[in-house]
Amino acid sequence: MERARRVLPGGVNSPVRSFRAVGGTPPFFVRARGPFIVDVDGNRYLDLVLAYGPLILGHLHPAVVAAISSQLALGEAMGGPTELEVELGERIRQLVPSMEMVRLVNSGTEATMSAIRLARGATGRDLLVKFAGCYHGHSDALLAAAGSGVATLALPGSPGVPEASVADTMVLPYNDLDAVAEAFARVGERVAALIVEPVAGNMGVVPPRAGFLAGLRELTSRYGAILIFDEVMTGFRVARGGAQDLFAIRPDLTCLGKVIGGGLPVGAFGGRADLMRQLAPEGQVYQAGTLSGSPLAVAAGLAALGQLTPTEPYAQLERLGQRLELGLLEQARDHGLPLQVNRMGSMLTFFFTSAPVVDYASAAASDLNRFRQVHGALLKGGVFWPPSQFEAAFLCAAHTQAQIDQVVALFGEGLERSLG
Ligand code: KE4
Repeated sequence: MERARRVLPGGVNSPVRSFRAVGGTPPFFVRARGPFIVDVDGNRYLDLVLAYGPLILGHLHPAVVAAISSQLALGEAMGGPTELEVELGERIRQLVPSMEMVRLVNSGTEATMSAIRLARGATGRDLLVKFAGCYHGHSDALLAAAGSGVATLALPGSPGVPEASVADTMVLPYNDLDAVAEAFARVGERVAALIVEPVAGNMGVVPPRAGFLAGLRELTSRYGAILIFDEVMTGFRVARGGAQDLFAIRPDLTCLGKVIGGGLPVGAFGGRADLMRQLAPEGQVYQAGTLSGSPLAVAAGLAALGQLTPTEPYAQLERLGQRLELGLLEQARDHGLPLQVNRMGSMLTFFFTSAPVVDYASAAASDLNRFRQVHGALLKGGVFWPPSQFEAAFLCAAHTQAQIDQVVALFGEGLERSLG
């Protein structure tokens, strides 16, 4: 870590990996397989981070390894169109029918940044609505903090983000449909797009309240605003058709990432053909990327998607997720501690609080110190849990019931230690 810090800010290439939120030095990993990951000292951990979502099959699934290896024999970057990219676009359209056309990119950030530019270009409007606690990558317009009043325009969420970049961004409380209706009543005709995590994962997991997503669909349609579902985390994770399938909502645009790259860098955005056709070179809205549609990454993504059926591994992951959720709740009850477990299939977060966690404010009100202590106990016991209260933990098809029970037991020990 000292050597890393001399060349990489914070010693990492993405802040969450620094363990700043939980303290201590992060393990440096060298190899992984199935549900396990191993650090430089040879310590093996059960992995519930899974690269923050991509590895729904676990590490080094044979089909993904084979696909990357065979593509490598053909070439690593072509600088021109390939049939592989078309195949991935067609596969995404088949699994997510609202994505009539698709543009592949290299990250979730690029996907959401580009979808927002397309929505603004297509509508000729500027206003963007997002929700506090939702993370859509780090493009300027999205690094916005809620303004003073609920429906005032945003403040820069980071140094380096000019006020002008967020002057058209409005940040509302998640799950608060009244706040959205009020904002649209005032400025709806000026809203280019509303972007939402249909199941939030970046304040910890926070599922949508009943009617919330349908309400967003109705309001955006009524005012002619583009509804963008950021399914970078939920896509192919909460169901093969994503959250939009689970909740039967048809967004205008969808952003994807993580699972569709099978562990390699792939993002995508897509949706209504009348919108997507406005993208360069067919239309005027510019968007580009040197390695977009990289054959290696696309081969990995196709192989990963090829392992997903309408029911599996989702039924298995639901059983494991339920077992974990109930186990954690039982341990908390046995130790007399208030606990909320928010879960959607194989993505879940525990919060040490007695109040339901329904938005960023209620998530942030949980006992972050106890989270830190329990995280440390899990890591010490050989379980790699996401090192932040505001992340989702993930299960994969390589996890077993016995391993879930082990996590539950270690969680109980962590509670004891935190009560010590
Ligand atoms: P990337 O640019 O990191 O590929 O994707 C950004 C993004 C967009 N939308 C959603 C819903 C996301 O969850 C993400 C990225 N998620 C974080 C985990 N909370 C990535 C982990 C990290 O930043 O290192």
